[in-house]
Amino acid sequence: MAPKSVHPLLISLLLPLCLTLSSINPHPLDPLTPSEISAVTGVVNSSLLGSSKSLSFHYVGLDEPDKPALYSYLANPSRATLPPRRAFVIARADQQTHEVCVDIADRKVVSDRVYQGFGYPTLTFEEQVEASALPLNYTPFVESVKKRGEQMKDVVCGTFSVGWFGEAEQGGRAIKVQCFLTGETVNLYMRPLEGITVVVDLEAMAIVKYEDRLVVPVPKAAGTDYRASKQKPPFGPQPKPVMVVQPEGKGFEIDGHMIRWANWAFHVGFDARAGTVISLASVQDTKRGALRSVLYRGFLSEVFVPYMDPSEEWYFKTFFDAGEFGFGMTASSLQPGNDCPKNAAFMDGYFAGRDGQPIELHNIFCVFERYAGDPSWRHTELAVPNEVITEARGEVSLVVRMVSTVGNYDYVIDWEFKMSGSIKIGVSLTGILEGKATPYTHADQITADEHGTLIVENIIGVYHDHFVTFYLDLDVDGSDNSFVKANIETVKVADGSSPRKSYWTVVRETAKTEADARVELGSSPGDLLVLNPNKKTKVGNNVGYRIIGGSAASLLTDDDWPQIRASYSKKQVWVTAYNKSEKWASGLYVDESRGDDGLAVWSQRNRPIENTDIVLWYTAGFHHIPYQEDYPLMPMLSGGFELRPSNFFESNPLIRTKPFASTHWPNCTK
Ligand SMILES: *[C@@H]1O[C@H](CO)[C@@H](O)[C@H](O)[C@H]1NC(C)=O
Ligand SMILES: *[C@@H]1O[C@H](CO)[C@@H](O)[C@H](O)[C@H]1NC(C)=O
Ligand SMILES: [Cu+2]
Repeated sequence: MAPKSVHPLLISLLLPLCLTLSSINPHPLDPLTPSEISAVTGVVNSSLLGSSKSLSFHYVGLDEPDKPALYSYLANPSRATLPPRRAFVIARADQQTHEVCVDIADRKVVSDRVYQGFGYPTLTFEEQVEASALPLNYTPFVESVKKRGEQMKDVVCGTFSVGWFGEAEQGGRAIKVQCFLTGETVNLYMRPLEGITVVVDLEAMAIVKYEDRLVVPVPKAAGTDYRASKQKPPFGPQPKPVMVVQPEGKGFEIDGHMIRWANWAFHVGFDARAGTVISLASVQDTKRGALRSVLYRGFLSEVFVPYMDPSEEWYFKTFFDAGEFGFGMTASSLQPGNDCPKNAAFMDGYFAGRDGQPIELHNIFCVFERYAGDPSWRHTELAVPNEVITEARGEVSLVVRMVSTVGNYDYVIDWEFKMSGSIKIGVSLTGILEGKATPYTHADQITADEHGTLIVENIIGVYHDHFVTFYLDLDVDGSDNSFVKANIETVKVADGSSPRKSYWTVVRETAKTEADARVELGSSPGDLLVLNPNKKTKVGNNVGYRIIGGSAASLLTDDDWPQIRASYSKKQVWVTAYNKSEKWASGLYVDESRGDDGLAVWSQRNRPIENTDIVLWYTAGFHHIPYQEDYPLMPMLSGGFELRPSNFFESNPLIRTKPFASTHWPNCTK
């Protein structure tokens, strides 16, 4: 029997209904879809900016709903409580920076403001590509290449933000271009054309300054290539294939942008500047039955990378990889098997190109259950007569991974959710060092400070830092939280009441205002906690999470220009009062910024932070002294930190977890 055809009238009746339902369906925190991006940039184009010839989009993203509005929607999801869906746009038109807020459903500009302060928005890909191409047709540069005996066909150029070095006048939008050689290799960063710096005016898209200061031999190509196809025997160590098998399938569920796994539920968003945005992370409490809120919103806020060579070609290399280059825009497509395990699921991201059209970033998130055969807890008990008790549980966690490739470097950012209630944020560095060409071929020839390590003949790996700062709006069992330092202090036993002469104890200190919550890690021992002062466990401890890290802080002097721009990098931990617009540690406009906006400036207001909505900021910092193994491409260097429940649960939440079924040992007789 043929299926009954649907009456045309019925279709027209059904259609509006479906549209209404699907318009509620996206989660209010979902990133803008490609069609929303087009709609938003279209609205901006046809509004007051439309008359401009030079309209370019530098940022288009979700203007997330106000927190109270979102919470009341989530408590009672309906059309009536759905907060308005808005986009925040930063566009340049007629050499002015506009901040535009657009209502997506109404297709209307809600507000438009011209930004008058210092600093410029994130650079677009397109303008960097155009600027990089300029030297190739610039006669003095062509002469410089000829003078070095090299061929133009091998030259590729890259862009470097100019920074700010105390100039009183506001400089125009500019970028520096430096060039490299490929030839027999694709590893251009190991073959710099040292000594040449080109300055490009980005508004005029023209070279405004050219300098060929010194000629240094171009390092050789041999040994720099990292492609498998270019390697010759003897080959490196080769493991047998390893695979994670999930006989019952994946244990997680992706519903739009919501992910549920084991005892966790959270939302994964994408932002052109931040990359991964984790929201509404909540953990199930087996004893209480309910999902309890942990992290309202968390994302990478900035990556500050100052190099330590003060010479003409290097002093300005003090990058802000999120604010200047866009950590989301630079996300790489991931491959199962090498970037992520084969059991991973993948998700895409979208951002607006300079012309406002959506650009797809394919497979930039991978989500997978990590299992490495480790125990999550174990114990062997020998003290019980006539019994040997051994109990162990396997550790499985859920990872959301993104890799951002900002020029030479690759940053692997993992958000790992553990059944114990911990969230581990992994920050790993790989990719290629920025090499400085040098005449030296042996460390014995070097007599002065060359600001780096000779990693191969004619290449210095220059000293530098990576300060990766995270925004962590913890809402531990609710929004009103406090920041507590559990300081460990030595106590002397002076009265002879014990054979001991000393012990340590814990002295707790609740931060009253923002000034009390600027912490340099390692300056004194103890734990740092975000507590809910209004919620207690049964035995009366305040529920909380603590942050476990260990991380470098900036060593530049306070009066150094890059340090003024990244003044927050002197302390690894800050706590601020929640303010929706305070998201970017180095300020909203970072290119050529002057440090007049950002985390340290907000903290100077010294707002009260006790028993209120607070944001924790954590910087995972690395001092990077290069070593020879970092050449020609560095093995992954991993760091990060953990947000760990601390009196949050009544007891170890994994005790009632069943062990994996015992294994049949193929080669054992017993
Ligand atoms: C803006 O609109 C005009 C006219 O419709 C169009 O020609 C132009 O390409 C648009 N520009 C952008 C940046 O979208
Ligand atoms: C929120 O932060 C912005 C940027 O720092 C500031 O201009 C504004 O006054 C703040 N709002 C409140 C209510 O503190
Ligand atoms: Cu490094």
